[in-house]
Amino acid sequence: MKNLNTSTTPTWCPGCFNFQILAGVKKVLADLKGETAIVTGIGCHAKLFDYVNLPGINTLHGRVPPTCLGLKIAKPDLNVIGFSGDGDAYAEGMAHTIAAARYNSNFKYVVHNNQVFALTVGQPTPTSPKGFVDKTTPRGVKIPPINPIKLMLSAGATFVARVFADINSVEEVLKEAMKHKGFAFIEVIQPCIIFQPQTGYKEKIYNLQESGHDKSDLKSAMERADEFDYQKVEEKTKIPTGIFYQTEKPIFEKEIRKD
Ligand SMILES: Cc1ncc(C[n+]2csc(CCOP(=O)(O)OP(=O)(O)O)c2C)c(N)n1
Repeated sequence: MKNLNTSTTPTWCPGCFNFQILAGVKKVLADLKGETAIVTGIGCHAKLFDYVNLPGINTLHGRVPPTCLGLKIAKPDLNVIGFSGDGDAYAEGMAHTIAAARYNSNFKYVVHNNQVFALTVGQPTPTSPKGFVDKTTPRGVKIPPINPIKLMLSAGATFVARVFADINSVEEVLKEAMKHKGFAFIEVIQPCIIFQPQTGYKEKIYNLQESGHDKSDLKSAMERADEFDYQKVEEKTKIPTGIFYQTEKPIFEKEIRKD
């Protein structure tokens, strides 16, 4: 664990949920066998690159999935974990995120979803709630947010999960994702305490595995994904966490080596 530390002092805001994600990720990395590389996009989430002593690429905004795919094609045995923000994954990188689910390369993709472009001080992303106001959108966002879980399920992802940004949940699900043979998508609900403080979220969470959800059932996964629409929480809101769906499909870097 000590070897994973760097001398860089984190510049995340005090109390930022990114600290929890970093700690959970490090716990998984400490136990990983073999060589590992990390890839990050651009944003607050991407600072993680400076805080983990591993090789990798701090890539262009929105280009985490193709960068991970390139690494896996070159070195199929390398453990590769990519990290994006919701802006990175669903705005600049939307096409790449969908392609990643389709290709099913054996890398893991962690999206820190704070429902806002945080590093550039709070503009709306495709997961910001309808009505979200900031200086660039003073009359509020006019369209409803996308649902990334449904998006990944319909794009063909073979492992689709959501966790809240606490150390243990991140560790638990990322550990499962590392064992998965194929692309694993993990959305981390990470309220931005400055620009999008979704305070009610944690209380609305329940765990899919504890509720008897069958993760091999795509239709049921879609139904569970539908339970949370990324709008403000209400009395009846339920936010499913855990693994929505898991299956096996051919892995891209193996398929291309068959020729
Ligand atoms: C191609 C490109 N477009 C825009 C930017 C400006 N930019 C830098 S960070 C950032 C926000 C990133 O937001 P997100 O991916 O959600 O990550 P967060 O900061 O919330 O962790 C933007 C828009 C950029 N660097 N490159």
